[in-house]
Amino acid sequence: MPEKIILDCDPGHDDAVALMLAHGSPDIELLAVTTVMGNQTIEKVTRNALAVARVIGLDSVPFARGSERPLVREVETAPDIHGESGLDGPVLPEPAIELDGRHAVDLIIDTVMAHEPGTVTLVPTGALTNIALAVRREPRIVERVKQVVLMGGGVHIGNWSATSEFNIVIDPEAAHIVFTAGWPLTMVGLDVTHQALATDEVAARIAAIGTGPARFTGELLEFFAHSYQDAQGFDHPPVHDPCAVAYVIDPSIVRTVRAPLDVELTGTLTLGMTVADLRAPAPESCPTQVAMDLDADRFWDLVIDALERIGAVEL
Ligand SMILES: [Ca+2]
Repeated sequence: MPEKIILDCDPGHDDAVALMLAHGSPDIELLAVTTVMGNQTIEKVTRNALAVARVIGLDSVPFARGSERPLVREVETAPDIHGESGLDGPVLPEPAIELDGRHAVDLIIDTVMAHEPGTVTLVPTGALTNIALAVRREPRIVERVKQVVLMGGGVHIGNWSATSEFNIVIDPEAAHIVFTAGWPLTMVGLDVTHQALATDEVAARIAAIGTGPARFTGELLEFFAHSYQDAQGFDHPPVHDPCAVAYVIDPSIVRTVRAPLDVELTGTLTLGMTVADLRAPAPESCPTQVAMDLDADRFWDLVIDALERIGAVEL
């Protein structure tokens, strides 16, 4: 049985690849896509999500627009990484589907409550604002979901500050709510995603597919490569968000460690740091775990297989 997921995202180059992996993988049933401000404003990332849906021929899943600002803090976006559109590089087609009329938070709650307990996985790949609001609005989702597998944070590493990762630091209060809710949660952070590098070999494999969605992906990754070279000194860009989807498809491609996990909310130098207590083996009852290592070859095999299955799409 494919794993049922809701993808909550802020496209975003790597979010776009996560959406492709979720759509193309036979092991994922994508129930809904929701958006949250982050890489760009909510208007831009929502438009981008719909544009990617058109590129990959995804027209049977509800998309809903979500939070336009963090719970407490001001909006912070990442144009240095994702460009002014949030998805610079390829030409973006006009959306072919309408947004669901509900707010993302309501679509998340409705979708989780409409399915059998223990069957829906939440996959947030942006700030955790929508997920935190959903927990507060309908606390029964905490018991009802199967698990939360999020891209964000890092155990020994940051990218938006010395200690903190972008998705977490732009709404740390939301992350605190999500990390401490008590549901099974896997943090797929920078320790892992910095191993998911779009090398020249990966780019060549994607180019060889030769379809529209593959060309679109190639153009995304080319822009992303330049951003990461200029802004963070990477030889090849880390493609963060599909790592969370890949973990849902095949947990064996990621090494995880069970550990208590929380988010720094008051540090003067460490705001948004994800703090994993690794001093001793955590008890089985600990609901949180952190991802530490990735099998990058098998990860890219999953992404390329998904793109091949999506095939050619008429625009
Ligand atoms: Ca993202």
